[in-house]
Parts: sequence; C-alpha cells; structure tokens
Amino acid sequence: MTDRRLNLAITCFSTFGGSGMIATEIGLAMAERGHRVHFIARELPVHLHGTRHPVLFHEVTESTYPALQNSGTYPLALASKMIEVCQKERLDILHVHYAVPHATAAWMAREVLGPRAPRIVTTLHGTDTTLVGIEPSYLPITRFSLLRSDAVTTPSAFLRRATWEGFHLSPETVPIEVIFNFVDTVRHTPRRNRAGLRRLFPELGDGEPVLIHVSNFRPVKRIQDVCTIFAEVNRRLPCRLVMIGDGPEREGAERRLGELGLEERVAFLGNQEDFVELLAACDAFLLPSEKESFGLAALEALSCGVPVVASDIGGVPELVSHGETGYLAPVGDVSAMAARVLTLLRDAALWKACSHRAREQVLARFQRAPAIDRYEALYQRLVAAAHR
Ligand code: GMT
Repeated sequence: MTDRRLNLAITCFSTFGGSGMIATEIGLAMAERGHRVHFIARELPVHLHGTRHPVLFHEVTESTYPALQNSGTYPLALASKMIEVCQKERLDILHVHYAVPHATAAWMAREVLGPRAPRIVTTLHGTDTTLVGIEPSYLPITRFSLLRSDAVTTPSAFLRRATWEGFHLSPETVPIEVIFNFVDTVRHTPRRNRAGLRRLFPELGDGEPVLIHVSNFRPVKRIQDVCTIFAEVNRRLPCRLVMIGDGPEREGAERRLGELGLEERVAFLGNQEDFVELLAACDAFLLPSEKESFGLAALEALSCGVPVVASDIGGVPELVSHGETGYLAPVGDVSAMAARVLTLLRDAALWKACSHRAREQVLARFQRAPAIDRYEALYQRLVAAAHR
C-alpha cells in the first residue's frame, strides 16, 4: 500500500516548554511534507507564531459560567473541540502530547465518534508519567487512556521504563516506541559570536566564561542548585550566568543571587523565543534537575557545541555522554558539578574536544528528519491497519 496524504491533528500545551516545541516541530514538518495539519489547543502554540506553513488552528474555549469556575473543564472543552474537528475534517490521526489530560480528552472524543474516530497517538514527555500522571487522583484515568491509545511514544528509553513501572503496565499491554526528541541542527549550530553576550554584560572580559541555564523554573529544575554551582565556579574563576525562562522558582533565584552580591554577573532574560545565538556563545550549560525525562534545552546546547553539566538522572545520560560531551553528577551534588564546570573551563583542549564530540553525537543521533520519518511511518502504519 502506498503512503497517503494524512489529515492530522496535534494537541499540546501552547506555552514555552519542550513538549509544545516538539509537538509544533512535528506538525510543521508534516505540513512541509504535504500533509494537512491541524492544531487543537487553548492558544496558538508559541512556536507556531509567524509560521509560513499552512497549518490550521482550532482554539479550545472553556465556559465562563460562574458555577464552573475552577472546576477544571478544560478536558471537556478539549474533547468537544476534538469531536467537532474530527467530524468536520475526517481526521486520520490525533496526536496528543503530554498525557494529562490530553490522552484522556482524546479517548473521550473517540468514544463519542465511534467508528469514524481517528487513530490516537499519545506522546508522553516527562512529568505526565513521573509526577502528575501517577498521583492517585490521576493515575487510573491516565493509565486507562494509555491502554486506549493506538500508539504510545516516549522521547527516551528511561521514560518508557518509567511509564511501564509507574502505571503498572508492560510491553505486552502498552507497547511503547522510543522516538528521541530532536533538534534543528542547522539553526542550532556552533558559532562563537559573543556580541549578544557583550550587550548583556557590557563589562564582559575577553575569554571570561559564561554559563547558561534554560528551563521553566519549576521546582524539579533545582534552580537553587544552578545558583550554588554558579557562585562556586565564580568564586574560583570569575564568570557570568545567563538564565532563560520563567516560572515559580525565578524570584527566589534572583533574591539569592542578589544576597550573594552576584546580580551584576547574572542576566535573567525570562521567556525568549529565539536565543540560539546567546546559547551558542556560552561555555557550559547547567542542568542540575531532580527529574528529566530527556532535557531538550541541553540537546540544543550540545547541538551548538556547548558542553553540558547535568544531574545523572532520567533520560539525561541518553543524550549527555559523561566525560565526552559534558559531565553527569548525582542530583544535588553541587560541589561535583561546580568542579566539573571548572575542569572544562580551565582546560581549553578538553573543552574543544567535548564541544566537537557534542556536535558530532547530535548529528549522528538527534537530527530532525530521521525523527520525523519515524513519526510519519508510525502514522502511516496506524492508518493502513485501520483500513485493512
Ligand atoms: O514534563 C514537564 O515537566 C514539562 C515538559 C515540557 O513541556 O517541557 O518537559 C518534559 O518534556 C520535555 C520534552 O520532551 C523534556 O525535554 C523534559 O525533560 C521533560 N521534563 C521533565 O521530565 C521534568
């Protein structure tokens, strides 16, 4: 059977964050390949802003009826929008990113649509398995929604294992395909242009190292560890820190760095749509997270040839090779992480070798096109099976 032009809808969170970014990239790549692509979401996903690709956006709107305030009607409104779009568009595939509550909304929609329902693909991203999904209030319905998905994927082998364990599932009950997250290696390419860093830090000395952290500043990211590592490195080797992203832990970090008298050495930039030039000019990426199913921002750093110093947890060892493209240390071991950063920064030959290998490994394992091929093949397989 020859491959067909697919009619595909994607649901994701629209804000900054890796899951929305990957979902958007998949949609855009499918549109580039000639498929008809819809996004069903609360708002236009940030990474879709300004796209020249012909994708269709369907906004999920919730009731403002007073009795329903704070009653969590988003999953119902989402399921209703999925039903509406499916009925109108005769979708082949509904690909939901982040299981809670997207996989459950997709299952509800499918129940209503009956035989006309599209195939459901669920991509788990991280805390939907390791934190929220396994909370007692969500576990039974999330587990059921995974069992009812036609295909489930994870961005790392770690998350696949964690999903089977956390939800008491098995390869027999829910087969899970690992499709690594990916990066645009053309956009994220090594270029050591420090002009942007100089604008941030007018006093930046030639050769003065700059560290960077990018995240949603949630507790799992251990932002205080970023501060401690930076303070420790800076004590021995004056350097700077760029903090990109926003979230609940940002204020505490700003306060702490202020108390340490380091505010002049740190730039908090908040959420940024395009920071690749700054990232590529930095000397080390810090990711001391408590949990991390993958670590997309670290992958972007590696693609730019920036070595990563991170916690040895979750899916991180699948993308950072200890001693080759960066260093891993136990969660919370800020002294070890600071020592590793110093080793890298003080040895130019070592830094260069790490940087080179980081780029090489990303080119070999995390390019966009092969990952998109895998998703496209998965969709085609599901559609072909549905027509048999
Ligand atoms: O799960 C989350 O906390 C949010 C999610 C996101 O939307 O960014 O992050 C997860 O998905 C990313 C994309 O697959 C991964 O790169 C992150 O490692 C993962 N976060 C965690 O596992 C904490």
